[in-house]
Amino acid sequence: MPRQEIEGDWYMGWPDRKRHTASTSEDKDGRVIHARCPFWEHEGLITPTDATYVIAQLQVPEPIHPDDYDFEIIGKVKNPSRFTVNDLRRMPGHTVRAIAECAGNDTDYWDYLAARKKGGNLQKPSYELQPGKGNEWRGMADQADFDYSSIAELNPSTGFVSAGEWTGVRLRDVLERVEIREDAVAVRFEGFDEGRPDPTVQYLSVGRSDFEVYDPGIINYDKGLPIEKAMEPDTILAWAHNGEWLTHIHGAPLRLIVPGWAGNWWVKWINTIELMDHMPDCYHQTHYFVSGRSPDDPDKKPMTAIGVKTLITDPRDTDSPLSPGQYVIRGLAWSGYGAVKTVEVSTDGGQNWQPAHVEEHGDRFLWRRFSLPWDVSEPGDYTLMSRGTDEAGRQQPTVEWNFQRKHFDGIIPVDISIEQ
Ligand SMILES: Nc1nc2c(c(=O)[nH]1)N[C@H]1C(S)=C(S)[C@@H](COP(=O)(O)O)O[C@H]1N2
Ligand SMILES: [Mo]
Repeated sequence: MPRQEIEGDWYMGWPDRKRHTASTSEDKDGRVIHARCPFWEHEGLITPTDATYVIAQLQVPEPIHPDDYDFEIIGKVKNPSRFTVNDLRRMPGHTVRAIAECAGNDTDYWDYLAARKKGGNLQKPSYELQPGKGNEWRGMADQADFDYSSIAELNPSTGFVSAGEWTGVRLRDVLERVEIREDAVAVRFEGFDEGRPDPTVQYLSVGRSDFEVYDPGIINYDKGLPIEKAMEPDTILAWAHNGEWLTHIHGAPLRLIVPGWAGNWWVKWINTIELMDHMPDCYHQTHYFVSGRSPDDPDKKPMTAIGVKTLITDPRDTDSPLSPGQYVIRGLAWSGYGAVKTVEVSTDGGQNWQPAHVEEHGDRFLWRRFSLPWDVSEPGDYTLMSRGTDEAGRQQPTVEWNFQRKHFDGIIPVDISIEQ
C-alpha cells in the first residue's frame, strides 16, 4: 500500500503525489476567469498548464474554432494581409521559455513593507491560495452602496507569476512578410475580447476609491508595443504552450509573448495587428499599468519591463515554528532585463548576506532556482531574505513606489521561529 502522506492525487489510475493546480474563480457558468499559481510547489522550472495564473481584464470572449480563425495585419505596411495559424506554422519556428508576471503581482507588499519598516503590524500578505476568492469584487464599484473597505480584503495579490514554454514564430519574421513602412513606431495588438474596464480594478490597484476613474466605455483589449521591442528575437506570436495547443483561457488561437515585460503586454486572443506611426492611446497602457505619483500626476508613463525579483519558496511563514536542524533555503529569481546572475540570502533580516547557489540555464527570461543550506541550532526568531542581481547589474529592489502599486520587486521577508 502507498504511504498515506504521498497519496495526494491519482494519476493514470495510480496513487501519486499532489498535482499542481491553480486556485481558480469561475463565472456563473463555471468557467474559469481568474486563477492564482502555487509557484512554491514547483520542483522544476516550468509551471504546468493547469497551475498557470489567469487574468482577464475584460469579458473572456467565446472561443473561436481554429478552422474559422485568422487575423489581419494592417496600417503602416506595404502588404496588408490576413494569416491563419497554419500560415504561421509554415514559417521558421521559435520557442521561448519565460516567466510571465502580472504587473500587480505582490502589490500588497508595498504597504506591508512600509508599515513593517515603521514598526506597524499590518497583516502580512500570504501566498496561501484561497479558492473562490479573487473575483468576488468584480463590478462592485458600480453598486450604489459601494464602500472600498468592503472589497480590500477580497483580492489576494500573490500568485500572479508562472513560467511557460511558448512556441510560435518571431513577430519580426511575420512583420517582414508584410513589409512595414519606415515611419512605423508602434505595433498595436487588439484582442477579440471586449468590455468596459471595471473601475473596481483601478480602486483595488491604487488602494483607495476617492478619485475619478477615466471611463473609455466598451473597448477591445489592446496594447501598442514599441517597434524596438517588437523586433527583439524572443518576442513571438505563440499558438502552443507547454508542448500543447494554447488553451482558450491563455489566449488561443494566438497570443503575443513579450519576455521581460509585464503580463499585460502579452495580448491574448489576437484579432488585429496594426502598424502605427505614433504610440496609440490604449486604456491599458495610458490609463492603467502606468507609473506616477498619484491619479492626477500629469506625467504618467506606461510601465514596461519588470524589475529584479526573488521569492523564497521554502521554508515559508506557514512552516514556522521549526525545530533546530538542517534546512535548505530555496527560491526563484527572475528579471525583466535578462538572467539573474547572483542571489544572496540573509537569515538575520538583511544584516549579513551569503551567496546562494543559482541553477544555470540558457533561457534569459526564465526564472532560476536558488538554494542555500541553512543549519540552525539556536532557538529564536529568524528573518529570511533574498535579493538578486541581474545580467544588467541591477540589484533588487529596483522599482520605485508608484500610485497604481505595480511591478513590486521589493524584498519579501520570511519569518521563522526555531523552537526546541
Ligand atoms: N486580450 C487580452 N489579453 C490580455 C489580457 C486581457 O484581459 N485581454 N490580460 C493581460 C494581463 S493583465 C495579464 S497579466 C496576462 C495574463 O495572461 P494569462 O491569463 O495567460 O496568465 O494577459 C494579458 N493579456
Ligand atoms: Mo496583469
